[in-house]
Amino acid sequence: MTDIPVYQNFINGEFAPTPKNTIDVHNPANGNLLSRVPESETGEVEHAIAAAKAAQTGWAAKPAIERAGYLRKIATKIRENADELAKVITLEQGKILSLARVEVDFTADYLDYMAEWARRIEGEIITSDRVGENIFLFRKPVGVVAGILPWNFPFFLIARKMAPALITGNTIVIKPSEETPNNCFEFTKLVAETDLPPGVFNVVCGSGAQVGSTLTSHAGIDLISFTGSVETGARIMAAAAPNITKLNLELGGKAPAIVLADADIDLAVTAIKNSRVINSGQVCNCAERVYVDASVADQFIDKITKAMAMTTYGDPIARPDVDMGPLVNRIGLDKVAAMVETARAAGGTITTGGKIAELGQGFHYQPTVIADCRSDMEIMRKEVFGAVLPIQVVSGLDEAITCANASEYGLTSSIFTKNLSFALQAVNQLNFGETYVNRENFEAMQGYHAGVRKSGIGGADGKHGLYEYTHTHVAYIQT
Ligand code: TXE
Repeated sequence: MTDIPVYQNFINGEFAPTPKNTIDVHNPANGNLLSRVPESETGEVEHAIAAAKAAQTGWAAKPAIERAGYLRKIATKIRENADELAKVITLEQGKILSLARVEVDFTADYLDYMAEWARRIEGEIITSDRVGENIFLFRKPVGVVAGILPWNFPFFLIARKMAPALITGNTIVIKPSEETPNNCFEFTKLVAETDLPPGVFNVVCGSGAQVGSTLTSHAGIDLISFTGSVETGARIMAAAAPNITKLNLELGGKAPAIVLADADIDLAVTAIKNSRVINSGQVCNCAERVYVDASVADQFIDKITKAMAMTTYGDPIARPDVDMGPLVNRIGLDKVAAMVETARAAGGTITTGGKIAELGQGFHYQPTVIADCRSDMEIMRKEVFGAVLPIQVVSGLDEAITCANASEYGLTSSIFTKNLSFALQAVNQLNFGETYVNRENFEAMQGYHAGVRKSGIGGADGKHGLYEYTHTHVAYIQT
């Protein structure tokens, strides 16, 4: 029997002693035990925050171009180890290897992209009402960032939080999801091989209830950057409230895809299917409910049913050719199964799938299409983290937009039409942070990934995401 690795926290530039209490990490495709990771104690979390605090002033004092150099070194190391890292992600998270490889490459590119901002972070000089005065706006780091990660793109999310934090002069304490921590520790090993100053990047692992709540209620944290569920986001807001800690929250979505009468139906089918199947449907911004015009509904439903039915699934290591791996855990699988059952009972027609897959092992759910859905059904309102596509028939764009906007979420949305006026009307009237026109939902690192309503507060990526990690300091200089 091979030894099960036991990972250690990374605090103040050193790996901590072997943890006393651990959490087991399993492969969702077959249940095998992969590793043991720390269930950190409060003292360790406080130690990490203190280390980040102590390092922050010196780190912020370095020229940004020097800070960029460290991000570039880490990016290079990621590229040198890309295949191994992709395998670690697949084993613990369940996504197919080719997607894990995309995630690894994107992460390295993201670190390089954020490094490019070193020479572009700008303040402002504003005209004064007073003679001989200049008003300067400086962009300054907020201080110590807590980065709390989800499990769906766990490797990329390290960089999405760390890179803008570090380039703007903050230090960070990362808490990976207890479902998928191994890739974060492998990332950390690469960081440890660089000469990044101690305390700038720290990792403490553990459950949300213990480690997450210690981090989010701690007065030493200046910004909490969290990606995860609405429920946990609300708990984090409550924990942050006594310290009035700044928040950046990405809390998922229920992305509508609108298919109009003039749409290229084959394009819409391919894009929506790909969007729903990627990462086994566990993606915050991907198409989660369709509003299709009545005139093309039968054609669309027929084609998307066939496309979803042809989607293959299985253990992504044993069968590298599959389109989808398992869901991340039993809770996720049971949740998807229950939501489909509720939709069926409420009058939804399952045109393909609709069951837990009988593969003998792993948390697999069949790719599923549900026709005859209505706006009042749970499946059209609540996030479903699985390859399940509910479809509602509508009459024209106005009804589609009204239905799309009637949601507690507001992250992403998409529309398929050949008419630019319809596309622009949708962009103007959809109350969402992102809209994709005639393409699958997948954001660019130079864009801005952000939602309205319960999808969160603030955003990530690009210039606007970068500046979330700064505060603005104004100086009135009378000469
Ligand atoms: O999320 P949680 P879960 C959605 C998706 C999914 C559902 C539940 O619908 O089915 O959330 O997933 C940490 N204080 N998304 O339970 O609980 C936790 O340890 C501080 C959408 O896995 O939000 C982990 O590191 N932290 C999504 C992280 O929060 C706490 C991605 C996410 O876990 C905490 C993932 C606490 N009290 C799930 N409790 C997206 N936006 O893409 C937990 N955590």
